[in-house]
Amino acid sequence: MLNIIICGAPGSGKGTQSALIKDKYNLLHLSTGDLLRAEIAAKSDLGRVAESYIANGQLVPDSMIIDILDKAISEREAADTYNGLILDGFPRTVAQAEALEGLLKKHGKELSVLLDLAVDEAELVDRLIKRGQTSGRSDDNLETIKKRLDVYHEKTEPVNDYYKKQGKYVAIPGMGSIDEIFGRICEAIEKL
Ligand code: B4P
Repeated sequence: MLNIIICGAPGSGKGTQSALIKDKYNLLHLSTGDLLRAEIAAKSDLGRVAESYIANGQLVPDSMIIDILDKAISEREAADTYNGLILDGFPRTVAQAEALEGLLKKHGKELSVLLDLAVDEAELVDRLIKRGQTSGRSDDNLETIKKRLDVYHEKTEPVNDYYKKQGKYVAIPGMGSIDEIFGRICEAIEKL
């Protein structure tokens, strides 16, 4: 089984690369951002709460995210023909990383690797501003992007150290074309 975390700053290409990885390796792709946006679109109670955090560039509370992910793994693994999992945008805090250990154990899985997409800050802002022109996302505007980057440095970067200590951290240069970056990711996966 191949159980991967894909991580990186907002706009680093987590969603873009996850779509390619899941097809090549037949993995179940779980994006906490997509799960939250589905709740918002469904106008659920949870979606209403999540919306206020996301539009402000803040992280949704850990307990809420952990419940959503647990539910999503349980629902989807019933029809399990996958070779593993790709977690996109989770964990985003050390508390989520700690909770993930229990969650994976509960579902009989073990983490293979964390892939960290490293992209220059100016490029991140540029990509997200461009996406904002068509995405309609409440968080793809300059003011909120800056807040999201601050939250990333403060709360999400420490997650990398958590996995470095376990010897499961691999940095992937995330500048260049989508195909070039995907090539680097495949190389890293095949070395595992
Ligand atoms: P996410 O949906 O995870 O959003 P993201 O970090 O902005 O996007 P990503 O890195 O996936 O970028 P993409 O591939 O699309 O989270 C949204 C919000 O939900 C968070 O801010 C938070 O509030 C909340 N949330 C999610 N998970 C949470 C958690 N675990 N805990 C608490 N809160 C949570 O790429 C961006 C753009 O760049 C795209 O337009 C793409 O086309 C372009 N692009 C990609 N690769 C490129 C390349 N190589 N060259 C040029 N452009 C490229």
